[in-house]
Amino acid sequence: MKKFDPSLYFITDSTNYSEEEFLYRVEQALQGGTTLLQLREKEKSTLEYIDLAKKVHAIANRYDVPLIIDDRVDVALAIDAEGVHVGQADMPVATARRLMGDHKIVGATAKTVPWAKEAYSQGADYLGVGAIYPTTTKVKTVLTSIDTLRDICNAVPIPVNAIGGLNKNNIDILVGIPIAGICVVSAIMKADDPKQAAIELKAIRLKKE
Ligand code: TZP
Ligand code: MG
Repeated sequence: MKKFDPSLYFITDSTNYSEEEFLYRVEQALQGGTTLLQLREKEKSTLEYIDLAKKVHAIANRYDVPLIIDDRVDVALAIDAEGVHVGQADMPVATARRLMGDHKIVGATAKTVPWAKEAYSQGADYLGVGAIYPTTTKVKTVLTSIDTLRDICNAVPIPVNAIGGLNKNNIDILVGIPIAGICVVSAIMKADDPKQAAIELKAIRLKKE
């Protein structure tokens, strides 16, 4: 079984890339030390989503990194991905858990302490919390304060990741907050060199030693 390590969680966005360039960038990110990978597609048909997910899964397998599918339990099950991530407007966490079974990873988005507790009680394995900063990635979200992020970390016993507008120049705001890791899209996806970007993000120590 692949190790679950959310410390550098890379979420993909294939918009504006050829499939070849996209898969190359995903592999570069894995070479740079991405520890958890999410395929996030909003425009693709089910057939296209499954086709791309299979290809991404084959690459992730070579690096022993779990693949999480955004939103779509059916796609995750179809390709035997390691997990699924559901937002508050997606399938309820408890339903995703029931369909995925106990051995798969179910992640959830939470923006408040009550919702974080609810997602945990419904069976979420980890939470994504944000947006910490404004983001250029296509997403319906609002900003989450650092205080709320800290409160969520302290309210649930599962790993909590920060997400939204994070890059190597601004993640120092997270130092001392008991997060398990960071989620990034653009900081790796759109980097001139995705491998180097992953290496640099991984090198930043967020824990107080
Ligand atoms: N959820 C909250 S912010 C966000 C998602 C999916 C997008 C994060 O993308 P980026 O490019 O790292 O700001
Ligand atoms: Mg979603």
